[in-house]
Amino acid sequence: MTTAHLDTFTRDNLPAADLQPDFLFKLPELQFPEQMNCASELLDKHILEGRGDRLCVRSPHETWTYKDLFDRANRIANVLVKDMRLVPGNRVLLHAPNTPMMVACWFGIVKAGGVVVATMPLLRAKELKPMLEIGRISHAFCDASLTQELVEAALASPDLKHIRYFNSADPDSLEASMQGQSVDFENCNTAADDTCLIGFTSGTTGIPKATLHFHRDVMAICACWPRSVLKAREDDVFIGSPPLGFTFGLGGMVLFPMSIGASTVLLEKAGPPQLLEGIRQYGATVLFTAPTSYRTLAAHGAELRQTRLRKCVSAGEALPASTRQQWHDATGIELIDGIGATEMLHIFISADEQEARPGATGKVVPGYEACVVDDEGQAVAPGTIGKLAVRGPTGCRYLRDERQRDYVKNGWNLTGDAYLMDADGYFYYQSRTDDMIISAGYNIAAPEVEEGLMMHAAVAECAVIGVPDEERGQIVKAFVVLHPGHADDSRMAKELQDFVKKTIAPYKYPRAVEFLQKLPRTQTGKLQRFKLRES
Ligand code: 3UK
Repeated sequence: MTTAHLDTFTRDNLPAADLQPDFLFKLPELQFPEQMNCASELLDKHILEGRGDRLCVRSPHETWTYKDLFDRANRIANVLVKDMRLVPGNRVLLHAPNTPMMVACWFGIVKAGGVVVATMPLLRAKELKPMLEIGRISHAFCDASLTQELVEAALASPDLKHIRYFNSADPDSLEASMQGQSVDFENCNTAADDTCLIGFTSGTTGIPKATLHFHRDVMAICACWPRSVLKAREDDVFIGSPPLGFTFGLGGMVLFPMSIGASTVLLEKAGPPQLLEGIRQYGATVLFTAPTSYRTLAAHGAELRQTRLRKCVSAGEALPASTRQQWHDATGIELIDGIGATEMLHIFISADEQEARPGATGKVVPGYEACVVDDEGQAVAPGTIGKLAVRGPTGCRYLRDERQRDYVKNGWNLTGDAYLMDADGYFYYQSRTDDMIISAGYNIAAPEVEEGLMMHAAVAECAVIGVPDEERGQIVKAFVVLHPGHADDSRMAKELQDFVKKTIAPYKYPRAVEFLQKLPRTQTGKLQRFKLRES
């Protein structure tokens, strides 16, 4: 393999060989050539093979064919190389809500051999600054509506020298620069193991971690879960809520549809009302969103049954059995649950509609291996709770970060999740390893108590944590959001406690109950338990 990167920053900052996970390429579809640019595979190929006129990306403002996207991505690649002096290997920030232009920029950067660092639109200057610094980012494309935050972040970032704003009619906008450029561009001949994107981990507190992913990794995730579990077709229309700065969204709403020549609908705001409207208006057939969003949308079952929706994917957080049931009752569709991680790029344990079992995430996705291990890294017997370990064609490579040693041990990626595998090879999520509540000597997984509460008709959402207690070490505390029309008083608290005692082992019931109007969540839909602990 011959790297095309003249700026070798990402290669120079890969974890040392002995700290990297094992990579497995056993499947025939995982045999990659030495030189490969994933933009050629996902975009150019469709043009060369005569599918340029097929619908590719839609939004309330645009409808682009594959050829439309190709022309724009090429012009952007030319702007990068000719006007913005991009050198292969340079990092390019992409800060925008989900729009067709964001996708054009993504492909423009990858075509030119740049490394995309896509970020979530709601991030503020304070959150962008460490990313600019950690990634030594030299270039940026930013949606014009987010100018202010980027300008502020850029002030503190000496490396960031070339910025263009898009979705704008300004004379110095990216669109204006594109006008002067050709629609032809020869893609940078990158090595399969040149980095093409950096994903920053979402979620909890602390300094963000930058995960490096290669051109080959992008093609590997397209070859695994979508083919063996999702099984979408080229006439499918994808839609969803996760931002493209979150790899769940990038895969689900850009890479997977494009890998099969299907089309995608991008919504800048994608809360349940916008999703419902989008599914109706664009005839979407494949939906990607998080469990909370399914719970809210389930109230619109009758309307959803009138649409073309046929496949629904849930990830980002554990899917309670009750939500699976609720969605099936409402729409007749069996949810496809899947666990993925930024470190792994996408989903590695999942089950299709036929194989799904309530309460289980699913089985390991072909191409990957997974097991449950103890604190020494030894596999435990089926039915035993331990740490989830996984390896496959993708895996964790933190950019210059000591925490590589925590995530990768003995070649296995440790996701930080407590799981149980049954004798049939189904994996059951328990909790994050650090969210296990230990009360009076009992191990209590917060999601199990949440599931118990959620089965009560008055409960809309809930979250459970352990709070310090002199006598028991920790006690179980529940934060509950009620459906409208229910009183949040001590009678309700008592009713919920009694209800949980009847549904799960009584020692797990929440000894403390607090009512909230809504739960604290990240932009990727994950519950922020640490905020509840601080409250
Ligand atoms: C949790 C789940 C139970 C789990 C992601 C699909 O969520 C993604 O990436 P993140 O880096 O978080 C990873 C962590 O989130 N999780 C995700 N999905 C599930 N827990 N059931 C699930 N189905 O703790 C995991 O370690 O934000 C998801 C595709 C790409 C992704 N990046």
